[in-house]
Amino acid sequence: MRVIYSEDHKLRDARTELYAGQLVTPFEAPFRAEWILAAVKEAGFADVAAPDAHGLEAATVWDRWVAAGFEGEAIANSFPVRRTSHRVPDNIVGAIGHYANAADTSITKGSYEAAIASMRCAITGADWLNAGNRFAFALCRPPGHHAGIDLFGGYCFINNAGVAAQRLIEHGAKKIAVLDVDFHHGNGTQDLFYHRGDVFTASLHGDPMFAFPYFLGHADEEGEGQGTGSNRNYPMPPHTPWQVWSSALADALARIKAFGAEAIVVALGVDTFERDPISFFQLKSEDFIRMGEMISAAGLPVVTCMEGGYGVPEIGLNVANVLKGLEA
Ligand code: 5XA
Ligand code: ZN
Repeated sequence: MRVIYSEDHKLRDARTELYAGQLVTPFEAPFRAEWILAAVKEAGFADVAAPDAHGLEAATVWDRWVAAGFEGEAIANSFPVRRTSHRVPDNIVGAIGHYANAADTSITKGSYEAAIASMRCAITGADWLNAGNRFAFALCRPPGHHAGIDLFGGYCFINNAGVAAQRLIEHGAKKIAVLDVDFHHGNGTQDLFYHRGDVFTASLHGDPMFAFPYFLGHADEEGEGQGTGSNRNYPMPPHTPWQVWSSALADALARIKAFGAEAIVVALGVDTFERDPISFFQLKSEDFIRMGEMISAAGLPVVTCMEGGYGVPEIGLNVANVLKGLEA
């Protein structure tokens, strides 16, 4: 298992998240990646490498925000909704709102650079598979699965798992699966591939009637056009335990095999853990070993991209347990 990690994740260190009507210290913070890195090393995953350099264009959002004279972090507060225009406003507040799918994610100095570093981890992980290896763990931070074609939010800016899938396709794979086991629906990933027949997307998540991202993730969203049948959602209710959750995983893996995927990109959130502060499933630490084992039993190369999981010391152990299960 190669672990890919970049110190540059620390450049994403926001002070504010709009949560429960207040500006709070963000749940998605640098300590997460540090705890996870320490735990995977402790578990014996010692092959840690930095990502290769890929793509960094000029980013202007933060500069425009500062130039507008604003002192706080850049938070969207106005959005195109039903019966509104699709023009991108010149004003930076309007422009941010145009590209936001949630107001929980402030843009700060360094966010873009950190997002690029995170994406680089995913690309390098995919390339580890392209080189003929079976497992890579891209310790992506910030996460990515809520980032759509032209949307950020849910702590995500660039869809790392989606980029990894595309990288595998561009290297010659005909069919790839993205398996999203984060507590939250991978709405961004679904958006990226919804009309494509070469990438199967499956997401196991809290029912969007009760959980973020609220507006996608229902079971009847199955893909469109060439993508018809290549998206599968498994919304599950509050307090879902491993026994139920793992049946959904088994079904998703069977469909991935039937689809003919040549590799799996796992969007790994450990916010399915019973004590995650913003989620409502009931997985226990040992369940994450079984999760890894089940995914491994599909017999395919796997690049795992880090998504969510917050605030409790077990996040590192839970990630390490998935990696152990994969390699078992
Ligand atoms: O997987 N996505 C997350 O963990 C972020 C949820 C953001 C809720 N405001
Ligand atoms: Zn999540």
